[in-house]
Amino acid sequence: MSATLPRILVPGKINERVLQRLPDTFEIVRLERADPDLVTADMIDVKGIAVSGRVPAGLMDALPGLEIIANFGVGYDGVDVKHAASKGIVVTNTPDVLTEEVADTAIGLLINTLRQLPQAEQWLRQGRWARDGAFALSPLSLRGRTVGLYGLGRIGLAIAKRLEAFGVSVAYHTRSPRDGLTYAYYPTLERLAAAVDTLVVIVPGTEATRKTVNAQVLSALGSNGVLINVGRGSTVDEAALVAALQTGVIAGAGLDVFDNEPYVPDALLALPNVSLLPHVASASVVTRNAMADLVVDNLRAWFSAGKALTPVPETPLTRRVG
Ligand code: NAP
Ligand code: 8YV
Repeated sequence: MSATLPRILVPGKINERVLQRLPDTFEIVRLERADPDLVTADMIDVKGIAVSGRVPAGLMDALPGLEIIANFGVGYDGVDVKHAASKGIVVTNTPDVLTEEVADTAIGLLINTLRQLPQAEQWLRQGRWARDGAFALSPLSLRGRTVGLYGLGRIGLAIAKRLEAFGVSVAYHTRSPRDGLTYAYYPTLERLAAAVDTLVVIVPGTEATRKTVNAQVLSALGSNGVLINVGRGSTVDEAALVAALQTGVIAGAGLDVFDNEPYVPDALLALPNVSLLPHVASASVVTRNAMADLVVDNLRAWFSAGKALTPVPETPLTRRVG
């Protein structure tokens, strides 16, 4: 590495461990948010970005020396990756290190949704067990369900393995079937939804997945149907979901992600048959630390060895070293 430390821009907030580790090998430049209008002339030599959130094309264009964007998260829908690729900027993400944590949370959210465990705990905490008697039996159960996974990548497969241990049937939809698995494959999302009563969304938020969980898919899922979303809010047509929950088209939903985070529609908050989490699927100290380490290690590998550890498929780039 050269005597002058490469400068890394950090727009907005990021995990504290990233900020603690970066100064070992880099100079940090902070920006209030990822807004190109906030870039000043002294940032012209910035070579990398570490980000948890958005990087629009304009911010890349405002930094002529930019080589790498290290995204905190496996999903990189906040980064304009097409623009990065067109400019030869490598984008990295944080796969694998969060897979098991997110799969654990997905199962927790599924059971909370079916068995109403958060509501049951509130019943106890509010003194209603002693005052009013036993909490009502949950209308829904995991027993006897068939779960369809929309997405069977790293996290989808980890969820499927857990579901197998729970003794429920598993099926899936992806663009191409995965080799070596016995789970039933459905070539369309609607056919998967019609074949199962529980749909778990764990696909990336892309243009191709945008609002694909729509009124038809929810109707195919049916009146005993439950939707769990741990992927991205953009994949679900939220208005269609609210309508389906209000009118009994499906029975319930468990959501960790929303279309316009951190804002959750009042109509969803008002529904009794939903379980809602504030995007916490990977949010343990141990897993977020591992994600932070991978962000920093990607930047270090890029500037020292000319190759990032986990570049996204759209930017399989190497750096000319020396
Ligand atoms: P991954 O290994 O890349 O898996 C993605 C899966 O989605 C693959 O099975 C892929 O199969 C499928 N897929 C992609 N586009 C599709 C399309 N248009 N139609 C149908 N299937 C499609 O990713 P991962 O590590 O499992 O992570 C998945 C996503 O979970 C992330 O991108 C992120 O958005 C989300 N996530 C959320 C949280 C959270 O906190 N809630 C945490 C981590 C991740 P094909 O390519 O064969 O279609
Ligand atoms: C993080 C996530 O909460 O990895 C992802 O794709 O959605 C989560 O693990 C998020 O990226 C943090 O900003």
